Amino acid sequence: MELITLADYERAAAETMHPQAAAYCFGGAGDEVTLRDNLDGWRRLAIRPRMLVGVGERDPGITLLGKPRRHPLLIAPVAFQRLAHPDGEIATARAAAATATTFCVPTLGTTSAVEVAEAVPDAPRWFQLYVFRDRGVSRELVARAVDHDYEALVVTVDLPIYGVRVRELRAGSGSLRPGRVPSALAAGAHGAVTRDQITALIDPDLRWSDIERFADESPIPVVVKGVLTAHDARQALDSGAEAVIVSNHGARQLDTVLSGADALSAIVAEIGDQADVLVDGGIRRGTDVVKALALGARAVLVGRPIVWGLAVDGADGAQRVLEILLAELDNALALAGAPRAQDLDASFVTPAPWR
Ligand code: FNR
Ligand code: LAC
Repeated sequence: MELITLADYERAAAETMHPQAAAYCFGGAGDEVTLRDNLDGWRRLAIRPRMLVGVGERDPGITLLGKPRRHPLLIAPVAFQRLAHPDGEIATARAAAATATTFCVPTLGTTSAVEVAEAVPDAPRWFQLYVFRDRGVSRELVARAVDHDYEALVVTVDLPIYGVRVRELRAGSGSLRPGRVPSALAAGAHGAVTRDQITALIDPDLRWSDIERFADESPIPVVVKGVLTAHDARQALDSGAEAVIVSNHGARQLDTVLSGADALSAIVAEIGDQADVLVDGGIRRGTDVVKALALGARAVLVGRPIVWGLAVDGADGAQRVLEILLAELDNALALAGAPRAQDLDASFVTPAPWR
């Protein structure tokens, strides 16, 4: 069957992935209440379209961190991408380069950020930082990313410790690693492949003052990933961040927290006129992107769908997933009567609680 939607890729990926890898990639925390909210949050918004505005020429372009971009999609940082395909992060970087999509390369990759940059130099890229207890290692990782033309530093702040991921626990063994993950794992992921090893690396005592220090020292913009309240978004800016990503980590951390869709408006109201606000979690359709931009997000990140694309067909699969989403976005912009993505505003959406 031809794969036409991201949901088609999800089903196809579920059939091909190792059950433990699928449990890790697909699952959320706790009872997965927030995992469902991440999808429903976008669905519970209705689009208020405008007619006869002339949509023959359309432009999904936006400006992010002061730079014009062809479209508002980014690839979210997703750890251990070789769980999905032997080419892992390199395949994702190829898909990023082919579609002008910025790839947030993860600290806990199965390929190091340096190798990704060397293998696919034309992939637009940001580096996602987990701050380790050993600050020396973290500084070294940042320095290497800066040396290899990473354009921003995405500091993830919502994983001081690992969430309770029930699917993963049921899948067994405490290890994220089915046999497919090659030994190169250590190159990118610092040898960490289990929950306990990840927990041992990451500093649970990270504070806003640490963000301030990274922002002071970093020659590239700092983006704080994982805030859900206006208070924390303000803290992020006060600590020197240039943008925030409204995110609940794909519902993998604290179950029953707000979805990105539900948290976004308050954060845009607080800092939207001073900094770029991005959002992720449950973006599966072009209409979801339109709604996020209408609520004031500058751009959106996509996590699991990239994994599905990788699992189904490596770089080509990840590229196709992005192309589907971009085609849907183009269609939604036309039919919503917002031919330029930049023109979307809150008047294009209304709550749809009846859904
Ligand atoms: C993630 N996410 C994540 N975030 C991060 O900052 N660093 C990381 O290493 C990871 N690792 C990771 C692995 C897997 C398998 C998933 C599914 C997610 C969270 C990710 O960046 C993003 O916030 C969510 O995935 C977005 O939600 P969707 O698009 O997956 O619904
Ligand atoms: C995860 C981590 C590693 O969500 O970010 O699995």
